[in-house]
Amino acid sequence: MIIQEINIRKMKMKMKHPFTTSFGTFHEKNFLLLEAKDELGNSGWGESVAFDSPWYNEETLETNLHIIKDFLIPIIVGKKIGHPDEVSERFSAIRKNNMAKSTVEGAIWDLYAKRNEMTLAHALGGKLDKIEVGISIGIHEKVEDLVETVRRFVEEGYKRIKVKIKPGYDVEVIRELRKQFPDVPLMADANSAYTLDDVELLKQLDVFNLTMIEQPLASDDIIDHATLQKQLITPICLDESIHSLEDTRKAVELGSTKIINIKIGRVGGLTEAKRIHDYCMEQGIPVWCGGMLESGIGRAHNVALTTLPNFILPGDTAGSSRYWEEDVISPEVIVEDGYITVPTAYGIGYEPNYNAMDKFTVEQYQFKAY
Ligand code: OSB
Ligand code: MG
Repeated sequence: MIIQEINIRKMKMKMKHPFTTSFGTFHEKNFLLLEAKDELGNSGWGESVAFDSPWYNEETLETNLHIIKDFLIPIIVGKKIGHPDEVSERFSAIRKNNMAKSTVEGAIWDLYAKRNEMTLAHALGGKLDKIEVGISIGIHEKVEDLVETVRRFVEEGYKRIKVKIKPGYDVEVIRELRKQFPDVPLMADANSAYTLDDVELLKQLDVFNLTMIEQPLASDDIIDHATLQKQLITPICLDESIHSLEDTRKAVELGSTKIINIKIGRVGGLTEAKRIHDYCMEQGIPVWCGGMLESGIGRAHNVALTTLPNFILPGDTAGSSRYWEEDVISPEVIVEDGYITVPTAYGIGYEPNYNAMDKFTVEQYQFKAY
């Protein structure tokens, strides 16, 4: 296929509820959507999961826009692509900027699946027709409010609860949740808020039977995590530290992690996500799909990826209504009794809702082959 046209929309969507992590609070989501069209008029969609501010990693919406416009689009517009796996290979001359790369690569995966009349899940090799999902819950000022939020989502059927922790909001919060919900699969995500000086504190979490603790130490570390894992019963799961299959291999070989959170954007796209999945499966390391507060487009990509067989643990792909009054896809992503039914329409399987998209679009850019 030939990539004939690329359209980018800069989006602004207000979140239904603010979401707080150890590094900051999100009230709204500013992000990019990218549409790739082929010479037959087929269209595929991707989403940049980079945030406004470089808090989670070094990328932002604006750095993504710059890298996509000035470096990635020139590599693919007007060019012939046989299979989406070729895209990340062509982008490999550009270092990092994984979320920017993933935006373009994701749109081309969707386009490829549609052109070949198959679902994205099928194009990736996924077989499940429904996926089990959990939910990630931000820091609440009052623990009573957190308990009520958790209760609501447990009652909605989410298969595991993840809560954010930070220094001063950790052991006692988890103790209270465990008391209230003795049997719910529970985990904690620190978003890099601790250091090895906190080993004794982190060891106190071992009595609560957490499924895992996610990224307790520095966002670029795999050495200290190995030191920490030796002293913890609770399995460590790396998020921020993993950008590639190579990072995964090194972390697994060092014993820094027993579980991997795969985020498509963080690892540079679906091709690399699949490679990490395959390697972890060989190594007996379970994986799950992380989230970046995506709109429906990015969410649909997460749903498709999660159909691969080593996504053994429920991920963070909650339903659209958990984040947005109105999502940009139709139908929206719906969670019933903790499951999302994988759509059967071709590509990502959800249609763009242009009415909603137009409402939330603040700028548009077009690039055509000629
Ligand atoms: O660390 O997984 C994370 C949200 C923003 C930034 C980082 C993270 C998160 C989440 C929410 O945990 C996942 C989601 O619901 O999309
Ligand atoms: Mg995380």
